[in-house]
Order: sequence, then C-alpha cells, then structure tokens
Amino acid sequence: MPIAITREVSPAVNECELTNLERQPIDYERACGQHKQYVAALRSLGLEVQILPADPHLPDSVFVEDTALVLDECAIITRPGADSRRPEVDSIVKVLTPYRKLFHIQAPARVDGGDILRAGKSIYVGLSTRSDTSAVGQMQEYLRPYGYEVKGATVTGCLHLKSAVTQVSKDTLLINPEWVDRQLFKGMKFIEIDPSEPYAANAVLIGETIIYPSSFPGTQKRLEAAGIRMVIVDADELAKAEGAVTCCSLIFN
Ligand code: CIR
Repeated sequence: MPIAITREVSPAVNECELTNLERQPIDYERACGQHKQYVAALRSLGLEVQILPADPHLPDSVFVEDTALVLDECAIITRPGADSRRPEVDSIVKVLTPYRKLFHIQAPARVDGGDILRAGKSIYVGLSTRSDTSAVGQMQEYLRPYGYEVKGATVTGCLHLKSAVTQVSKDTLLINPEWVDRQLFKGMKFIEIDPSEPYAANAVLIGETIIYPSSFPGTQKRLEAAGIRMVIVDADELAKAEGAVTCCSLIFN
C-alpha cells in the first residue's frame, strides 16, 4: 500500500513564513479541520497515512513536502531555504530511514521540496527564493546513478515551482504560464489554469486521480473537461500560510 507522511498543523501556524502574501489571521481550528479532510482524501485513494504530531516550535511543519524528495530508489533530505524551517528535517529523517537510503543536501545549498517536480525520470528544480543551483548540482550527483536527469527551472511571481506547475496525469501538467515557461517541460501536454485563479496550478496526483482545492472552480471546469478525476478538498485556510495541497504530504510506495 502506498504511504503518505503528513504532520498535524502547528499551533504556531500564524507565525509561518510568507513570501508573496500579506499576513492574514489563520483560524487554527479551521486549518486543522481542513487538514483532516485532506488526510481523509488521501485515505480514500488507498494510501496508508502516517500522521506526525504537531510541533509548537515549528510554525510551517505541516508542509512536510518541503523536507524531502522520496523516489522509488532513495530519498533526498532537503536543506530548506528558510532558516526557520531547517529543523523540520530531523523528524522526517527518522520517519524515512526505515524506508529509503537517504542523501542529504549539504550547506550552503538550499532547496525546498515544493520546488521539486518529478515527471518520470525528469526532475525539475525551481530556482526560486528558496532553492539554488548548488542544490541542483548536488541532486544531479546523487541521482545520476539512478538514471534521473535533474534540471533547474526559473520561476517568478510565486513561492515554489509547484505553485506554478504540477502533474495531473501521466503526460499532462497543470500550469500557470505567467510563472513558469512551458518550454522547459518537453514532451508534456498542458492544461492552463483559469487566469483569474493564479494559485490554481497545485494538485496532488495519486494514481490517476488528483486531490484538488475547492477554491478554484474555473480551473476545476478545465480539468473536468480534460477528463481528469478529482477528489475536492477545502484548503483555503492553509493557503493563507502560502501552502497548497502538494505541500502537506510526502507520498511513496
Ligand atoms: C513557507 O513559506 O515556507 C510556508 N509558509 C509555506 C510552504 C508551502 N510549501 C509548499 O508549497 N511546498
């Protein structure tokens, strides 16, 4: 059974990092309720969900995606771009150790998992405010023996590469073309977000179904028209922390 690692919302979530959004109060109870809905969606798609306890000292720790890239052959433990987020990796190392050989991104390189998009054997790394070319170089070294090609991808206007583009089927990417150049992703098909919903490009693909936020009805229609199957969740509370649906899990077989 595939596994999803998640972590409960920190009671300190209102002290989260923010890059492109103005700070707004986050309703902790509502965020926890939506997180439960997300966990239920993962379970409904057949995943075994492991839920780590909330950490009151790590405001952004619900966003476990940023701490690692888990592949079939190994995992890379990131070195998150924001200083406040570095300690988040410790508990994830413990959780992943029984499952995978681990490689660690070494200082001073920085990369957030939200900047890492894998499509088959191609791995794209967003060159954002959080991730740099030095981390891309280390990932190339670690992953070349397994046949992966790791490439940097310029992103503008958003926090992470996966704010701008995610996979919604084997050969299709959901993209905000204002934030990333589609030419980078050779051989893929594209569904563009509804331009009135700039944050709509983040979806979690599990098998042939995506988990997708209820906040983007225009883009949802485009996905439906393309025949993409969806489980819809409410995710607007953690969106105030600049988090989207991929951020809240690490999924692997
Ligand atoms: C941060 O700025 O690091 C958090 N407030 C949001 C991280 C969202 N993570 C993700 O998109 N992978």
